Amino acid sequence: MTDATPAPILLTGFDPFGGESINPSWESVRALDGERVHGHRVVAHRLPVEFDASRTVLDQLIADIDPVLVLCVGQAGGRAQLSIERVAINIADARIPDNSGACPIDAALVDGAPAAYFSNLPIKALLAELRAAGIPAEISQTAGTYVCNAVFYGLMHGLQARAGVRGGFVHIPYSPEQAAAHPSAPSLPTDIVIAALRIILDVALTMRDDRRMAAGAEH
Ligand code: PCA
Repeated sequence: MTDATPAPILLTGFDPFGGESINPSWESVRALDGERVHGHRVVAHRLPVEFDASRTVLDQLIADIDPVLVLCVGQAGGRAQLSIERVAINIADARIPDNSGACPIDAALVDGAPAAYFSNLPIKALLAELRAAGIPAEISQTAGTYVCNAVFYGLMHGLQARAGVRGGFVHIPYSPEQAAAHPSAPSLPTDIVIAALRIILDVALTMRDDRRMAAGAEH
């Protein structure tokens, strides 16, 4: 029997955190809710900025929705470009408490699990297509050790049991409204982030093999 309805795309953003009143990851993600990309419906959800609850919610969403692609988006205030994350690591080390007050230090996210997982998105192809569209982007070699890394790690850990499902993470800079309160901090307008997310979903669904191009870093 074949299922004629294409599986959905799960797209997540986060609650505000760190004293901000908005999180541009959710402001951009929610704009795509209900859109179709190559026939796949986008389902947008907002995750709590909590080490434990974020991963529980994400796992439940994946079980409920059974998506073909999962893209999680978070804010990285201070970064100057859209960052396509390469790798999630099995550690939580919180510089600031999460929104539940949890402040883990050097704690494994999943006991006994691998030290790291790579994104299984075609990250270089994403980078090339974003740049070709005039959107500043980079490959990031670390998603940090806070809740975004925890969600990214939880995602890739969960996808080990779901062959063929693609997943990855992108960090976005402050929105201009936020940057106005952080003098000299770089920012990226939300409409550009929304355009970038459309490109990422398109390429992630269609590009089977990644491109070969250098996008590493010396530090
Ligand atoms: N950014 C934080 C958590 C939530 C978010 O949007 C991070 O980079 O870990």
